[in-house]
Amino acid sequence: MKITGYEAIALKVLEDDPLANMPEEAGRTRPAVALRLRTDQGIEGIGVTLYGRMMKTLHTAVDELAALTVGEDPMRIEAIAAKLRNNSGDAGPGGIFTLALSAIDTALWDIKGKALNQPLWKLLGGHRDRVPTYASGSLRRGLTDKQAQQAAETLLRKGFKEMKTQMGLPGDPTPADEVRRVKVIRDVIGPDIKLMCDINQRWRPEQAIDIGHRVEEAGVGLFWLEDVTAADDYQGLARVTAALKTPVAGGEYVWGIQPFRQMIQAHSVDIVMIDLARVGGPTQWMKVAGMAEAFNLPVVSHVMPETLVHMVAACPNGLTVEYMPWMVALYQETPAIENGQMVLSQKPGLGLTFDEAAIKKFRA
Ligand code: SMN
Ligand code: MG
Repeated sequence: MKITGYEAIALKVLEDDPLANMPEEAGRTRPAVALRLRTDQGIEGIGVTLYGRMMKTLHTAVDELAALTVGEDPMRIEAIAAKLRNNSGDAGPGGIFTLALSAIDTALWDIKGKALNQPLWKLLGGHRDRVPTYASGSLRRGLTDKQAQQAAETLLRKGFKEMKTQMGLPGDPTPADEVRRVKVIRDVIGPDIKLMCDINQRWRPEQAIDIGHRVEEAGVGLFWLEDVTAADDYQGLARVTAALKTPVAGGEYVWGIQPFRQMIQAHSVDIVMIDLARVGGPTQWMKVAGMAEAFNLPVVSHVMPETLVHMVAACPNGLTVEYMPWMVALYQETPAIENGQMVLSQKPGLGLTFDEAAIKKFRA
């Protein structure tokens, strides 16, 4: 089989909050690039990449790299990745190169799955056919306590058993303000729902240790604290991880596979979070998952649940899928959630089909 053509489409996807219906700003959009890779056997693979603030640049990068795949055998994913790396020279390995590589790698796995008539999660290991998932993106730091409580109640009504909120509140919050936010959410969801909390790198290590201890003393019971300080401060993170009983999660902000070695070796995190676009696609995602497994660490996904559910289900150390439904509007159908778990599809490849009307509507 050979790749014969491609189409890279710049998108601005409407930013809403389908989970709790608390959008921050009506009409705001998120940039993304969708890719189709075509083959001489009529199989088409699709991939989507994110973080396109430099939208024209990302679109061009996907386009340029996709052009290099034409004529190649799509089943030889590592050979194609090597060709793309060689041809991009010093424009990689991080940044736009990795984001663009991710779309191509995803589309190649979609082709492989379709050619072999197997869903991606089975090709990658097939450990489980359903995986826990948590609601993300609704309990944001910009909401008032009351709004956050209402949103949490909506998520409960929708059957979620796990959900993520945020600290590092806007303005000049005291440690007591930060603790209050997670406490008021815990009060409405009860003791048995898993509650995660993302700081998005907004604290210094000492602040993270102080507030983390206060949250522990208040009995909030967080399932994890995420990105408590600068993502590449491996030693600072390690101090926080050693000081707190609460597990510390991190990894979504680093590029490629190599930084994960540093993070894991430095004991920076208890839970390894792997972003599909920044790591460079499913091939690289699974390598990090294997690295984490060897260190007895669980892995979790970051955004794009419709794609990452395959990877989390495939590996034995997959803990939970972040259900952040930013891009689900691009597809005709995405995996169902039953009893707080995402159900894996039996369709080949990603099991996803673009909704042509949505692609047209969101074209940038
Ligand atoms: C997050 C960061 C950037 C984009 C989307 C989501 C957040 C998360 O850190 O973990 O959900
Ligand atoms: Mg995060």
